[in-house]
Amino acid sequence: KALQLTLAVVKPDGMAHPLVLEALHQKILDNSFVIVKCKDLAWKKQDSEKFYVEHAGRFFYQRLVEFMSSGPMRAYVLAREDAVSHWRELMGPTKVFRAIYTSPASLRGQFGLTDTRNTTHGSDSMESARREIGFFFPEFSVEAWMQQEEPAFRA
Ligand code: DAT
Ligand code: MG
Repeated sequence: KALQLTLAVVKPDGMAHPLVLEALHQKILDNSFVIVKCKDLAWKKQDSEKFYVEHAGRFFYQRLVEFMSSGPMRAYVLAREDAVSHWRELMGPTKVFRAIYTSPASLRGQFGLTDTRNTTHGSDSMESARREIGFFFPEFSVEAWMQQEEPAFRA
């Protein structure tokens, strides 16, 4: 399987819970992810609206954009073989009731509060990862990293 980058984000509810970052870092270590980039940030409402434009018009959209701009977040670029789907697995399914029943050890299964306040974000495809990494880390080039760092990462 190929080396990939993905975007992982701790949402405002996750930042407010004392155990979410600890559990997330343990999963990063246990699953041999490499943290390529990490930063804390906070969104204005317009940032939320832009990032989640694919959900504009859904019944939860207003709730989602208000929530995502309600407090600090922490964003990571993570590297690993098959990083995109592996991170999604560790995070668990979107809906908390499903997470609790199907993936109780996942971040959402352990710490999710509601379908909106579900602790973390993870890119859902390599294409989304590229777009989302650019959104959070505009100075970072996935292409350049793959060319320059990937051989060293493998060595
Ligand atoms: P994911 O975050 O698992 O990729 P998504 O892309 O479908 O899920 O939705 C983005 C976010 O929107 C999700 O993390 C929380 C919110 N959301 C999605 N479906 C929802 C629902 N049915 N009710 C409330 N919030 C929802
Ligand atoms: Mg999504």
